Amino acid sequence: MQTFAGKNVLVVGAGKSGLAAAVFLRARGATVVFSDTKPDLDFPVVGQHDEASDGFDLVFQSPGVPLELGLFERARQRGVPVFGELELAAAELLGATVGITGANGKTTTTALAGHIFTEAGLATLVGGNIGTPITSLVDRSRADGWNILELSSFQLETIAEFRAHIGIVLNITPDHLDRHGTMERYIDAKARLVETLEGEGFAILNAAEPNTRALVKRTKAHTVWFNLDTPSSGNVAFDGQRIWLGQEPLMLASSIPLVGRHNVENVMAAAAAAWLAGIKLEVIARAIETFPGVEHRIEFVRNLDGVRYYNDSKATNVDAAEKAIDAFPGNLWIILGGKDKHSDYTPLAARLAAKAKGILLIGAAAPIIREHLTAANATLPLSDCDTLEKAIRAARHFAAAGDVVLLSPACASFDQFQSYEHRGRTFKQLVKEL
Ligand code: UMA
Repeated sequence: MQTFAGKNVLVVGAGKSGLAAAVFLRARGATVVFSDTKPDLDFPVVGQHDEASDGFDLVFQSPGVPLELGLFERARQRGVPVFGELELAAAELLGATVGITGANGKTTTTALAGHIFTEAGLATLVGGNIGTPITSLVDRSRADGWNILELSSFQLETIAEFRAHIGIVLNITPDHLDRHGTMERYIDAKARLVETLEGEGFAILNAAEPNTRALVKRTKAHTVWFNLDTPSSGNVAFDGQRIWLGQEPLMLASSIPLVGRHNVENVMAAAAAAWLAGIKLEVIARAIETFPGVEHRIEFVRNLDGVRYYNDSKATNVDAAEKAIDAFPGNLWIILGGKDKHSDYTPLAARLAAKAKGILLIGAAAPIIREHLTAANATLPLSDCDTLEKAIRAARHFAAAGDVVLLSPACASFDQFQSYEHRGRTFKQLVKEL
């Protein structure tokens, strides 16, 4: 087992993940130096030139910092380990771990699985990409407990010793290609979750999605399939009305308190993990029915004069926005735009043509989205609003009773906001002030 006492560690990225790593490392006797590109932090940092990692015994990589930086490469060449939060926590994290990844749905599935395990009376910790660094869970972890971890491709990319007991891969559609470069490398990063499972572990895979289906070849764990599309194929199935766990009916989809077909899929995956953990079906079903949902994910905000407003700020890619559009029957005023991630927006065109009364474009990506959507369908009702505030005012002016105003931007937030949470909170605030 890796010991950290007396080690000199460079922590690259002084955000949530890096700060928690520093607390973890210092508590174990290591000396920490931060490296960050932000000039205005209130503690000393070193830069990120190639030689910055020279002389350190261990280098910590925050998930948002690209692995391609020369300082990581130089460390590896010297045989110095480069750890992310998962690898740092791996040896000391007690209990059984459910790792959850996917391009979309992983936060909802993680929060829901955490809720089911907690309701079942199990000692449960929830963390990872959802917002609580894994290193900060270690001291509270219990040998008889469960760690429910949301894992991003950035966190999985570097794992070596970390092992989940149950790994869920929900879907792998294009995201973060600005960072991973190719779809193949993005899939490789996500695949680490199931590649590292032991033979007695379980891979919960989406049988309805080709990229996740193919992962069966990359794991030695038992595979448990869920399948939303083909009734009665898959260990967790959906017959159009009911979800089934094996031969037993779990619940009616109509009692799930979340909108959209994609959420039936998330429920199936979380229920599968709970089922493997030995939780009784009636306990699983009852917990799902009382799940309060997750902020910024098709979150209902307000009904004003018969117009319903929804905050889906977490839709930071095209696939997530597609799922949000699919969750509503029509009459949509949708707010799209933000920071572009080299995405292709044309898959939205047909859905928008069928369901949108207005498409309100904001942020830096607006011209690119306009170009892609117009090329696919020249008659879409596009309108340039520049800011979120102007888009909300336009929606308020034009929407009629029965319509839905939906912020589901299909882009990152960093052009006009600090984070998707900041964007979502701003949306809610502005809508409440109407
Ligand atoms: N920084 C550098 N150099 C760089 C890039 C960033 O120094 O090249 C610095 C920034 O100036 C900043 C710090 O790194 O000070 C930020 O680090 P970070 O981007 O890793 O963010 P953290 O605050 O540490 O949060 C990270 C995850 N962020 C990312 O993966 C981008 C959080 O996921 C996660 O909750 C947290 O660790 C705990 O595990 C957020 C996220 O956006 C929610 N995830 C992406 C997503 O869901 O799409 C993957």
